[in-house]
Amino acid sequence: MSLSPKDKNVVRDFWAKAEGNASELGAEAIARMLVAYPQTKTYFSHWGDLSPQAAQVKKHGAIVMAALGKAVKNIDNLVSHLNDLSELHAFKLRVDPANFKILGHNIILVFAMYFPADFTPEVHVSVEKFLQSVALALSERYR
Ligand code: HEG
Repeated sequence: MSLSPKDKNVVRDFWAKAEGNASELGAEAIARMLVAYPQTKTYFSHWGDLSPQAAQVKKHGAIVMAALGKAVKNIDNLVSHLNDLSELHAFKLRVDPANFKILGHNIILVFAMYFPADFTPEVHVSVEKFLQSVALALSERYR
């Protein structure tokens, strides 16, 4: 499942189109995750309001998408780049890594909605591989 040089270029090119709108895309993806997979709400219960329009939900979407943007810049060394975030999610936040897949699914959905022309089957395959690679790297410290 490793990213080929072509996958990496496809991801970089797509990201260049998406990143100007990263905050909104992230907010939409996190909001959808919380609505469609309500089990994910347990990790954010300290925020109270977890509705799509909640300020903290929107803010967190921007934070996660910015982190993904940085991961695109470090696509050749995802495991070392995401080491600290992996440790945070494993030991401090105690997020079940199954949820990385769930968020990835919602991100794909939002990309497809916002970029119907650009999100071709080819782009889908490479972006999905990228998100899986990120999920794997974020799972690295769970042991
Ligand atoms: Mg995580 C915080 C990135 C999936 C739950 N997440 C964070 C932070 C980043 C981040 C950058 C801020 C870290 C800091 O403050 O130092 N998260 C991130 C990525 C991905 C991901 C890149 C996957 C692509 N996170 C994820 C999932 C869940 C989750 C699936 C739970 C369903 N994240 C979570 C929580 C926090 C963060 C509970 C702390 C939120 C807070 O209280 O501010």
